[in-house]
Amino acid sequence: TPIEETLVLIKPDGVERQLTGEVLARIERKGYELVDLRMLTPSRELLTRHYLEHEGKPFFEGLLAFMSSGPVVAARVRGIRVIEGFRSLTGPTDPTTAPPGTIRGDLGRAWETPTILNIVHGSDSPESAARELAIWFAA
Ligand code: DAT
Ligand code: MG
Repeated sequence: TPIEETLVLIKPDGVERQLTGEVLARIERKGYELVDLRMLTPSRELLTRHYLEHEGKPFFEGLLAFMSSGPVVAARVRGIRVIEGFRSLTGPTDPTTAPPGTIRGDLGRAWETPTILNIVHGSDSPESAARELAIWFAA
């Protein structure tokens, strides 16, 4: 059975709203293991590498401005099928339509800004997880 690692980010809205403990508790209750944690306000340079696939999209500038607006908690999380499993805990991108029971469905809310503020990020594939963990947890 493959044990995977994924990158979880608690975004500036999650930290600001004091939801760090709530998100980490959900990860731990699911049985996933926290193996590394850090808190930082990410630079635009780091975020440009992290959000490579979204460069050029209409929401890219707003996304970078939001993500660099304050501290973020980055977690290296380990578990069986954790990449898919954490995405399932998170729910879909839009907090308005994310189902109850998910982090975004339970805790996310609609905002007036065009930038979607949805509390957390989770890697979407093994390739993304390896790439993103190297960016956020570079030695
Ligand atoms: P996810 O975070 O669910 O993997 P994504 O990778 O497609 O979603 O997009 C990354 C982030 O960018 C997302 O969490 C919020 C923002 N975003 C995505 N699509 C957007 C849109 N159409 N308008 C505004 N922000 C958007
Ligand atoms: Mg994504």
